[in-house]
Amino acid sequence: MKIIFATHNQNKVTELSQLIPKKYNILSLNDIGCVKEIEETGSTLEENAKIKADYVRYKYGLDCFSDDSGLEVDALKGAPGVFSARYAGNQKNNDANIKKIWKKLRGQSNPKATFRSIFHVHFNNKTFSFQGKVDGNLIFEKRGLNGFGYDPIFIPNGYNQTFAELGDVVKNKISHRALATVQFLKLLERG
Ligand code: ITT
Repeated sequence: MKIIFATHNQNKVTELSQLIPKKYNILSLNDIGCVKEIEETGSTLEENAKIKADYVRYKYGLDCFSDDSGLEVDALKGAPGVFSARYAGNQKNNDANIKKIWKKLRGQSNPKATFRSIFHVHFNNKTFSFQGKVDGNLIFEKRGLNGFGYDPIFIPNGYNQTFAELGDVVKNKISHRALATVQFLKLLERG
């Protein structure tokens, strides 16, 4: 069964493909020939997730799902949040985004942060929304080579290593995206 994932982020596609049984074939926007960058004009993860999934549903008439996700830093009142991908500018540069977080956190003592993911789903003429989140702490050096985005500076609660050090197997058990995927999968399985 083909499942359209309304994303251009190949890292997200890779994670989902590891989380969902092989009988589901995950296709990205590029795979369906949609090269357009869908403008994310919402002010919340929920709004942007809906914008991305609705675009595919109404332009292509296909069932699909989207993920809008971000890092919410306590000491920055939830920033970068919905702006996580473009925190340091439209070029979506992970290094620049991390440096900006460090700069903003200078002089702050609270390292707490949360990764949150919202899935918006069109399935059998109904819509669904699922949330996953994981709490942790930020560090002021980059550690590890796995994952993407803010993974090298995020240590999930209960662990001593960053997501980038822990790697796919652990991340896929506890991450915001993994927790949203569990709920999405239940929907797919009940049909
Ligand atoms: P699409 O909109 O095409 O799905 P995107 O990367 O722009 O791709 P978002 O708008 O949802 O996706 O932005 C999510 C950003 O939040 C992402 O680019 C990372 O900077 C950060 N992020 C989300 N999940 C993450 C994760 O699991 N690990 C590290 N950083 C993550």
